[in-house]
Amino acid sequence: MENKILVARSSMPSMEEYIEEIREIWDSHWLTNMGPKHAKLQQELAAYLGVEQLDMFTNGHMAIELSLQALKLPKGSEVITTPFTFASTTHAIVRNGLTPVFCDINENDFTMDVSKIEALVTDNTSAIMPVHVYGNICNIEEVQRIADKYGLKVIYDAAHTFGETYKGRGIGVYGDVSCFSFHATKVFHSIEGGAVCFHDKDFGKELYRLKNFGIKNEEIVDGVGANAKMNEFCAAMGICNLRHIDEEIRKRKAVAERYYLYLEGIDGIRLNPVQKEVKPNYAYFPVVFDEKVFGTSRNEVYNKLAQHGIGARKYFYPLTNTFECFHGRYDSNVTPVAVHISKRVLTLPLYADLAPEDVDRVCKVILKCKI
Ligand code: T4K
Repeated sequence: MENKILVARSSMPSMEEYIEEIREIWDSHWLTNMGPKHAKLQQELAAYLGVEQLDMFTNGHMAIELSLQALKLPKGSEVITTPFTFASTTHAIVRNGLTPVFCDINENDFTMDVSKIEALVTDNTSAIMPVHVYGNICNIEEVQRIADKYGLKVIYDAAHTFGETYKGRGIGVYGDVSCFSFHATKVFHSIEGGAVCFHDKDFGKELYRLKNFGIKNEEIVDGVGANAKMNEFCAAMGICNLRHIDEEIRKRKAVAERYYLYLEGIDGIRLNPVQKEVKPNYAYFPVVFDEKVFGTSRNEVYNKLAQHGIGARKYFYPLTNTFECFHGRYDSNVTPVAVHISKRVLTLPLYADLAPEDVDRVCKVILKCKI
């Protein structure tokens, strides 16, 4: 049996580098609650991402969930969002007692179709929460224009966009709030982790309080917060990985380019677009299969790859507005393009150390599926 190839594989610093980084933690016995590693990573991340304000969290999900809470949107108000995303985006809205209103995506880059947002705005709308899905950047200008027109907050799920820039500026500067994931499977990771970039200092104070139980000081707890603090071992992993981030992205680019060599121009296969004015991070490699032209469906390609020990994934199928946990509360008929794409898309293995021979192996299985 050939070696297994999974959709992602965490990049690791050398063990020596990590041990060196955690030595001080051992000596100090300071393991969590915003210690020195936390402070160091926070400062380095703000510089790398080109943002002024940034706070860190246990994971990307809590970054989003607590950001929504810190924005103090009216309970029950509507947040216009996309169903073509990971569970986290929608769950964060619902867990805040807010109502997701699903906007369709555009067929080209899978981000929110901005031409459909305004029709969804009501008196009860409080925010727009788009996702820069796969690292594809939303139409930021149009989202902001609509938000300004109707007085809405903009919170970007930027989980997939670490290190990307748009028009030369770090992606975290756009909107009121941008939330990153530093999960083990991401371009940059701190084992588990996440960050929120923002502009408003008062929002930042509220967010900080919420990630630490709502504690103001030793005797005053004036917010119903959670525990979402990044610990020192995760921060140390982040510090190590940040030293290698440019190489990480360069290696990912080489993998993506090899996929392009095989798959570009094949009838019935559509690859992720190259976006203007965006510095990409090669977070994912989505491929859309048109069964009528390619001859084989996405599900059949998925099964064939699995038979060869290749774990491609159907990110993002099913759509979040069809999840069982919502008991039929939402109607995916209102997002037909998202339905269409989610039934046809497959994300192929992509990580820094994916060997060229392994890319070849993945592509040969896919090309053999073409009828
Ligand atoms: N918003 C969006 C748009 C997101 O995509 C996500 C997360 C979030 C918000 C929330 O951020 P976090 O709270 O997670 O920080 C994975 C990731 O766990 C998740 O972070 C990610 N999106 C999602 C798209 O993918 P699963 O359930 O598919 O992961 P899993 O365990 O199947 O792992 C996928 C592959 O990664 C494995 O086949 C092998 C590799 N892997 C996995 C782990 C856990 C490693 O190499 N090392 C590891 O430690 O969700």
